[in-house]
This record gives sequence, structure tokens and C-alpha cells, in this order.
Amino acid sequence: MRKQETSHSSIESANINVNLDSIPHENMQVALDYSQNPKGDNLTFHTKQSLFKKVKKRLDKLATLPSLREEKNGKDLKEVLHEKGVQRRDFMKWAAVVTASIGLPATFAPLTARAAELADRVPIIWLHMAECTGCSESLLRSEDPGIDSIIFDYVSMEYHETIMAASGYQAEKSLEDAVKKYDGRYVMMVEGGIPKDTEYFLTIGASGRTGAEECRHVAKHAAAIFAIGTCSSFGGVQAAAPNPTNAHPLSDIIDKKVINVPGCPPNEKNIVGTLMQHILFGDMAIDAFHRPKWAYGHRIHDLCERRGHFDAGEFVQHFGDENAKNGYCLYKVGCKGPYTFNNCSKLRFNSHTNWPIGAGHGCIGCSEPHFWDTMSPFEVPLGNRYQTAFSGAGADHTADRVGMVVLGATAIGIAAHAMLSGAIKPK
Ligand code: FSX
Ligand code: SF4
Ligand code: F3S
Repeated sequence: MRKQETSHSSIESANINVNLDSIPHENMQVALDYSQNPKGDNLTFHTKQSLFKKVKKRLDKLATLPSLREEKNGKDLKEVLHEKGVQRRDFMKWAAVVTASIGLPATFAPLTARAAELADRVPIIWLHMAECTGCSESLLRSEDPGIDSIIFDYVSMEYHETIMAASGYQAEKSLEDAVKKYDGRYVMMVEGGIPKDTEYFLTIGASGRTGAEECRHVAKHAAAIFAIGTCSSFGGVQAAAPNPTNAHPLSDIIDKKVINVPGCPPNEKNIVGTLMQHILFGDMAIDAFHRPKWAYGHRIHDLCERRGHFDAGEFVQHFGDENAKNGYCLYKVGCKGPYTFNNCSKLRFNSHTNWPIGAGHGCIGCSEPHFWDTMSPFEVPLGNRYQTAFSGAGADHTADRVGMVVLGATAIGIAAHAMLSGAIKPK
């Protein structure tokens, strides 16, 4: 009985009885198709009304599934938030922010709130490959957990080696049980790079299955697959030259679609937001590197709080100089913001406290493919080495609509600008 009561209150509390007539009929461009090509073709066009109805129907269907937390005598999201001292108002504010971040009109916020409440219907299997566990840590170890962390705690994590009690054969059995029980329904999240061909470099668990074997097996039965962090998305530090274990991204190991959520580590909001997109739509718009466009659609440089100083030719020349104290642009001490696509300046880290550039170090390009090799040395400007670093085809493709020529010119422009302004303002 408790199950029905709670499900009902969840639906009520999300209050999605929005008057459809209040939603404009105009078309909105919503790219929900994994298969869309990098140029943004094959977009699915919906009116806002039809999209709202479609999502509502999807959530109604999800609501009929049993709450996996309640099966384990857990609490519903309302209770969990209440326990953590989060007011309903703050939760709805969070839903409004996520709704705006993923590019939906404000009228969709109640749907986002409801999607969060129904997140406990979506089983998640999280696999660890070769990595530092920073991605998990960024979500789980927050001293003052934000709503994203709370929601991540609330989802039905059916398998996650860092937080589960089981080990050895018992752990392998729980993975197998979860794969069978939620066949075709779970979201597979993978953290870490994976040795390819040289699979023996990474064996996991009591029976010594290789990481690649485990990924292939779990992927076969997954409803959606997310590569969490730059290691799983692009190989990461393991794949940096000389890549002794022949580490590869998840997408090179399995033959199903992978959504990449890079960053070393990725922002918790990008992980939770991508999950929300999946729950709302079952699909999402991605860029050429399979990153969700809502999170990785803009350059760090374009959203940076120090951009005014870049434009004014005001640069930090050395760490600790007067210009550093004045918060000037970090380009000359190696900032790779002009070549990096992420939303860190907007979302920030540690409960929105700060982000790398805010703290006084340049962006090292941690959400870009092969950034350990292409963006280093990290405290030296990339300048016109851009073309060689990306072999003429790289970060420009991620912006989809920013052509190679334009970005190539930007890189050269940046170098020229930096030199010129350095001459004008040596200190
Ligand atoms: Fe670490 Fe995750 Fe970097 Fe990699 O994050 S933070 S090395 S992206 O796989 O644990
Ligand atoms: Fe910001 Fe870096 Fe661009 Fe300077 S170069 S404006 S610090 S992103
Ligand atoms: Fe990474 Fe640069 Fe953001 S280093 S965390 S993408 S500012």
C-alpha cells in the first residue's frame, strides 16, 4: 500500500497539471536523436505542446513501474530531501535550473521535477575500469551535498563497487543478478579507460574477467550507456602517450551507442542532468564527440568571467604577479579555455563554490579528447600549435557549427592578440 501512496504523492507533488494551452504552439528544435549527424541534421522538430505531452506520457508510464528503493524499504525523494533539510521550493528551483540548462522552456520544470522523483525507477549499473575513482568521488564525497548529489544518492544504484558492501564472488553475483533482473531496462555508467587487445592489463573481480569483457557483457543488456569522465569517454590519462596498456574509450570496446560525459572529473550536474535527459526523453542531442550538447555546447572561453580582460589585452604574465591578483586573463600562463567545450564557469564545483579559472589556474582542457597529450604543457599557451595538436580535425568539430577555418583563425588570432597586448601591457 505504501508503494501506491508514495507514488501518488510523488506525482501530485510534482504538480504537472500544466494547462497545455499556456504552452505556445510554436515549433522548437529538439534534437533527441542519437543518430543525428555532427552537422545537426536529422533533428526532430516538435511543438512545445506535443513535446510536453510526449514527455508526460513517458513519465506516466515510468510511474507505473515499481520504485526500486521502496522494494528495499527506502524513502521517496520528498522524504529524502526533507531529511537533508532541502525545502520543496529549493527543489523546484533546482528543477527550473536543470530545465533551462538542458534547453527546455520553463513550463517543463514540473516535468523535470517529476523525472527526478521517478529516478528510483531507473536501475543503474556503474562499472569501474582503469581510473582514479575521481568521477564517483566528485558525486559521493561532497561535504555539503547539493541536490544533484542527493538525487544521485536516490537513484537505484544496483551495482557500484565503491559504495557496495559485497566483494569477491558475492559482488560478481550481484552484478549478474542486476543484469538479469533489469535486462533491457538499466542505464550502464562506466568510469575509466579500458585496455583493448591487451585486455589482460585490466582484470576485475574474483574470476578475473577483463574490463573489456565486463563492459561488453553489461552493455549487451543496457537500455542506455553513459561513459562517465574523460577516461571512459576518450581514454584519459591511461591513454596518454605512450599508453602502455593500450587503453581506449568505452566506445572503442562495445558496439552500442555511448553518450560521453567527459571531464576529469565531470561536473556532478552534467552527470545528473544527462540522466534527467534520458529519463525525460530516452535520448538527447549530442556533438561530434558524443557529448550532450546542453552541457558541452559552448567554449569555456566564451562563458569565462575573465573574458573582458582577454578582450582588453590584460593578461597574467606569471603566477602570483599583480595581474594575477587583479583576476586578469590566464591565456599566457597556459589557459586552454579557447579550445575547450564545457559549462564549468556556469555550474562551478563544490556546491557552486568555484572552478579552475576562478581559482586562478587556466583550464587544462579536461573535457577534450586526448587533452593530456594535446593540451600540455599545461602552463604554456597552445597558440598556433593548435593545428598540429589536433591534426587539423579536433575541437572545432565539437562546436559543430564552428568551422575549422573559423577556429583555426581564432587560435592564430589569440596568439596574435596575446603577443600584441603583451607588447602593449607588459605587466
Ligand atoms: Fe579520475 Fe574518473 Fe579523471 Fe578518469 O574521473 S577524475 S582519472 S576522468 O575516470 O576517476
Ligand atoms: Fe578565460 Fe582562459 Fe579565455 Fe582567458 S583564455 S578569457 S582565462 S577562458
Ligand atoms: Fe576541466 Fe577546464 Fe572545466 S580543466 S573542469 S574543462 S575549466
